[in-house]
Amino acid sequence: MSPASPAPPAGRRALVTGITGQDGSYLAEFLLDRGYEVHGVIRRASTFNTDRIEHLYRDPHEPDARLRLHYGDLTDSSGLRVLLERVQPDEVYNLGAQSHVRVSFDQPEYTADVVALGALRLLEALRDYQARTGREVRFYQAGSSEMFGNAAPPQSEATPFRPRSPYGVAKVYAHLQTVNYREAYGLFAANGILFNHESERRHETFVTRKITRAATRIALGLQTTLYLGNLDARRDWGHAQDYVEAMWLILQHPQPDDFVIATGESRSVREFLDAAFGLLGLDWRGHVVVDPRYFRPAEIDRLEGDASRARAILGWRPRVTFDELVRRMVAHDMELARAERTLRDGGHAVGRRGPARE
Ligand code: NAP
Ligand code: G4F
Repeated sequence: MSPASPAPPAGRRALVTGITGQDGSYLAEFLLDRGYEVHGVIRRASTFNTDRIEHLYRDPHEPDARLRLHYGDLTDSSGLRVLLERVQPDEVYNLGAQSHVRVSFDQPEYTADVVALGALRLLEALRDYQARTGREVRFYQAGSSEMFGNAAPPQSEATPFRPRSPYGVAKVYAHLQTVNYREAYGLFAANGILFNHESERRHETFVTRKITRAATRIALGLQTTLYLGNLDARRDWGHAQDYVEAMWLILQHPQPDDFVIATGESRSVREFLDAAFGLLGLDWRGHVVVDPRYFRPAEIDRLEGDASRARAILGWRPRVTFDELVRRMVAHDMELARAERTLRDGGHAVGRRGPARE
């Protein structure tokens, strides 16, 4: 915990949308560790989508089970209202999203429905719930550095939003509605503006994990080529575990406010390739092929956050360095590649989900 972290509140209840995602899984761990009862919203799917939280799940019949899962969807207002009534949370973390920037160009309307209107639906449900019950519910909106677009770095809370993707535009809408509900109705509604954060649990279609999965498979002879898009883009990459702590700190602050969360260091995709392949003694130049299908209709050249306000007010700072992030992801994916190699050498058919996309 950061030096300035407040004492963990006992017996509080949190409702988390997007609990099956990268951040949702780390946030659930973090809150359970601090004594919270955690209620997660999951989507009904024909395949299992709870892999990332399987290790946290206990049979709800066990008296000390503190993680509960509920079916719900950010496109379904009535379901969200029922969930608030049922759970009666102290804190709501809205992490649910169609979170892939490239995909948002293919599905702009769906992305806006989930990301922009999803946040609005939740805020409206909260406004109504709070007005009827008189209970204060603290609301966290998962904002993104994607909202800054090509605004000049370093980007801080004072930087204007200039989004360059349907996802970024939808996140700006959710951000502004969160501010609006705070000002118009006095809700404790706060925005985190988080820069890219990655981990061993990152989906394989984001560039960092796409690279660490491919590099380790290449090292073990399971793959030869990695197809990527723009190698010059620069991102401010941190570790997701550090960033979920910031979400919690934002809701423990006495006043609702908006905070940029970032490492302050920007690296290019090339630099990530250098680091990941370098750990394996490989030169990526012999394996990476640029495929324009991964280019975006509009790109953000450089994201580099200034989180000095979060540092001064919340006492938050990232612990995991860029090198440590890459090392952890490569070490994790090397284990997966080794397991795959062993199965193949034993003559077993190995089901991968097909080549990494996007
Ligand atoms: P993620 O791994 O893609 O997880 C997204 C979560 O949202 C999943 O649990 C997903 O459920 C859920 N979801 C998708 N559509 C939904 C819907 N219609 N209704 C309810 N839930 C839905 O994303 P993440 O990296 O953990 O990011 C968490 C949040 O932070 C997102 O809002 C993202 O946009 C934002 N953010 C992320 C970063 C980053 O670098 N990771 C940076 C800034 C902001 P399924 O598992 O069923 O698909
Ligand atoms: O890993 P990415 O797809 O992440 P992106 O677009 O920055 O979005 C992530 O971070 C945002 C915060 O700023 C979040 F809000 C969002 O939800 C998501 O978590 O791409 C990073 C960079 C881009 O410039 C992209 O063009 O990598 C470049 N890139 C190059 N080749 C690629 C690829 N990205 C992907 N996904 N796949 C490629 O093959």
